[in-house]
This record gives sequence, structure tokens and C-alpha cells, in this order.
Amino acid sequence: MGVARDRALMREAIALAERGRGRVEPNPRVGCVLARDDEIVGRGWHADFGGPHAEVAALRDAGERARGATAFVTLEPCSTTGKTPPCTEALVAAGVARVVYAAVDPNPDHAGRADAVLEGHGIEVRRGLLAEEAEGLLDDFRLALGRDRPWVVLKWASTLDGRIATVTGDSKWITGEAARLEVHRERARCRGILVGIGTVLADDPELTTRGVPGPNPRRYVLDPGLRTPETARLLDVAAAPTTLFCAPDADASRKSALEERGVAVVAVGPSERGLDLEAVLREIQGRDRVGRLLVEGGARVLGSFVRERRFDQARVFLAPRLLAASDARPALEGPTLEHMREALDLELLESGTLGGDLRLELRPRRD
Ligand code: AOF
Ligand code: ZN
Repeated sequence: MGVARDRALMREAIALAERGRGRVEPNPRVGCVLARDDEIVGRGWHADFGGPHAEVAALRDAGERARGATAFVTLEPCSTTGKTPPCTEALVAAGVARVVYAAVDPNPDHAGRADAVLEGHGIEVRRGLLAEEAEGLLDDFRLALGRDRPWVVLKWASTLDGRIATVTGDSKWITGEAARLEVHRERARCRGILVGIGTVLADDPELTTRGVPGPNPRRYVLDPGLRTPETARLLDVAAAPTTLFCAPDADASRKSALEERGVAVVAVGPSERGLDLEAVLREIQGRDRVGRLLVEGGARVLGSFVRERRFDQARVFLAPRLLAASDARPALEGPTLEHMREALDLELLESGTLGGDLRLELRPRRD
């Protein structure tokens, strides 16, 4: 196989990698093509945070035809067990003859280790092909590597005029079934979900992935005064671990009663409008190694994350419905703001429709 052919196949792998955008962060976007002579026998990409890696997806696609093939991967295959087993092992087991990869994995657990592992099994390795072009796939990964907080995904679903309920609190339903199912998929992708006490009191949510395979995420509640009722469904820690963040002066007996039930209670300092979100996020990463956190609301919690600029991504569903009622509840709340120049600018990464609702994938604008 010539150099030009190798490059063309790597370009295909780079294009496949982009399909994971918005769903794999803070992991890198990764694509993989398996080829035998001039024929592509398998294609794969990393599609979900916590899900199979690109190589494994491509090997599944190729089946028996992977034997003797060349794997073109945009990133050095991982060589240690993370949330999934190492890709080097999968490539060896499938009988791949040659591995060509673009970028070296910046993750210190893997960086540069794949070559020796693969070569030790008689696999020919070529590294660095189109490394510069593949580097762009690592932007969010590099950004997240140096931080002490999870990748934060905000999610809300509203009417086209930005409302999530009428004045009476009636909110069923804003969007259709397909958009609601995608929220459950996102829960399965995320290792943690965070909501405010207002949401717990109003909706008594379970915050599980119902119907979507995968582990239930850890649940976090911003509950300064420990007002979560004893009967709240998310206090059932058999379904998933639950942590309540409270103010330092929260009631001590309430705290120990909750802890006896197996609920973690963590006091963090106050900020202007509630709890210190930076401290909350640091705890979530530090204690539980949650890499991707979904913030589901309510309006005050979402508003705080936005006003403090503490998020990486927003997934918004807009139903083609209008309430046109001044007292209907907004998706995001916050204190008075006087000037348009204080608005937070977002970048639209992708948009589409889902069962008749609009789906927007956004991130804070990076300048
Ligand atoms: C690959 N192929 O498609 C990706 C890789 O927690 P895990 O198991 O998902 O592992 C995540 C780490 O694996 C991540 O930090 C990065 O070093 C590497 N990503 N590696 O071989 C892939 N997404
Ligand atoms: Zn891997």
C-alpha cells in the first residue's frame, strides 16, 4: 500500500472521528478504518463518553475480515484499562497485521506505550501519519486534561419562547418522546448528574437512565439547607450513589441521619447566590473521578452555571410551541442584567431536529 493510499485512509478515519463531537468529551474524538489491500473492511469511531473506543467499533464492524488488515487510527491506541479494556489487546486478538496512527495520546497513562506493546506481538507500527491534521480532534481533550473539574454539560428543553412550565408548574410535556429519550441517553453517557433542591422538591426525580443500557450516573444535589425530603426518590442509594452539597451551617443531625442512609453529605462554602460552584465541581472530580457531568436544572442552577461561565457544552431542545405568558417559568434564571454586552455568546456546533423538536449543540464561544 502506497503512502498516498495510507493518507487517504487516515483522512477517512479523521472524518469518522468528527462524528463523536458533542458526545465523547472530555475524551478525544477518535476514528478508525480497517483496510485490506485496497478495500475498507471496517469503520468505527468513539461515539459516546464511556462507550467503546474507535478501534473496537471498527473491529466489530469488520468481524473476521480484520485478520491481516491494517488499522488506521487517528490516535495512538490505548494500552491500559480505563472504562473499557485496552485497544492494543483488541487489535492483537483480532489478528491485525499493521497499525498506522496519527497523534500520540497526550494522556500520560498511554503516551507512547502502544508501539512497544503492538510490536511485541509482531504488529508493524507506523506513527505520526497526518498528525497535524488529527491534532484538532484533541482540542477539548487537552483543554480538560489540565483542569480539576469535570466536563460540564448543561441541558434544558423549553418552548420556543424559552419557557419550561406554566405559572402553575405544569410542564408535561414540553418536547416530544424522542427528545426525552435522548436525555436518558445523555444521562447514560455522563458519569454524574447535578440538580438543585428546587427540582428535587418540585419533581422528585429519580435521575436514572431508564430504558437505556449503561450504569446509572452518580447523583448530586445542591441543597444548602438540607431540605431534601426523606422520601425523595434519589435518596434510594441502591439505584445509584447520591451526594448532597450543603452550606457549612446546615443542620448537623439532619446531616448524620442522611449519612446513616448511605447518602454522602459534603459542606462547601457559600458564594454570592448559593453554594461555591467551583468547590462543588472540584469535589465531584476529586472524590468520584466524574469526567463528564450533566447539569439538568432547575432554572436557578442552570442560570448560575451560565452566569459564572462554568460549563463546556449546552444541549438544548426547543419545542415548536409558544406560551406567550409573562408569568410562565423561564429555562434559566439569574439576577438583573442591564447590558447586552454582558450576554454570554455561544458557538453553534451542530443543529438538527429530533421527533419534531429542534436540537442545538452549543458551547461557550472561545476567542
Ligand atoms: C483509544 N481509542 O477511541 C479513545 C481513546 O475511560 P476510557 O476507557 O474511555 O479511556 C479514555 C482514554 O482513552 C482517554 O483518556 C484517552 O487517553 C484514550 N482515548 N483511546 O485508543 C479511542 N477515545
Ligand atoms: Zn482505546
